[in-house]
Amino acid sequence: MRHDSNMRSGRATLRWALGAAALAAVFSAFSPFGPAASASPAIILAAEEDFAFVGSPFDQPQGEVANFSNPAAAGALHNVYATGKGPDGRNLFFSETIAPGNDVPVRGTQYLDAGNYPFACTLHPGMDGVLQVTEMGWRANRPALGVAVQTQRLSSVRRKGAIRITVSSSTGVQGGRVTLRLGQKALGVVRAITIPAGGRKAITARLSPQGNRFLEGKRSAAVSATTWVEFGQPSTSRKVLR
Ligand SMILES: [Cu+2]
Repeated sequence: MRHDSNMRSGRATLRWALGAAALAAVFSAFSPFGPAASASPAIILAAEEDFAFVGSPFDQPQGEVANFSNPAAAGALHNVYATGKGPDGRNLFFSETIAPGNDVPVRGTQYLDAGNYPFACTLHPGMDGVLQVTEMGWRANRPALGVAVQTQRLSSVRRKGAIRITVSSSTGVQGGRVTLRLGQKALGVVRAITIPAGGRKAITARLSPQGNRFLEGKRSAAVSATTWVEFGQPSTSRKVLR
């Protein structure tokens, strides 16, 4: 009797265990990240002996800034540069070039969607790896910089040698840039634009001497203002000045 009962409960336990194992297998099969997916930022490690990265692919959740570590015993300077280009026209992510015994952030990795991103050291051909961003987490919003041309009259531009613009940012921006153009010709550039999240700022954009010359004798001019911000998408607004 007792024996039977033990048998029964033993079988029930076994059934339960098999069920749980099957469930876990199904879950892990359908899970977009493997069971070993890391919940913390990737540490991209350079080798001590060779010109290589050790442990690629390196994985991390979305929204994290990966770290690059050049061990003290390594024999050379190294860096990490994404092979792919970002919306700002530069590498999707990159680190500083560092001597052995240093660690630095790999900037730009916090903006990546889930996926595989090849990278390389620009100093050593063949020294490459892959950053694997898993479905976990949420990626950071890419910096956004908007612009609008405020000046209406060409006579005002000629008098002041400048065009008034407003810039705004939902995300906050550091070191943004606005280029004013007439067709393909650059009229002037405003650099080092910094705005807090939700901020708006009026700027008097001085035209270059050449820019002033491009507008001479014009009765109307379609002026465009294009923003650039590191890791962000450029935006453009146009206005016809008369
Ligand atoms: Cu290298």
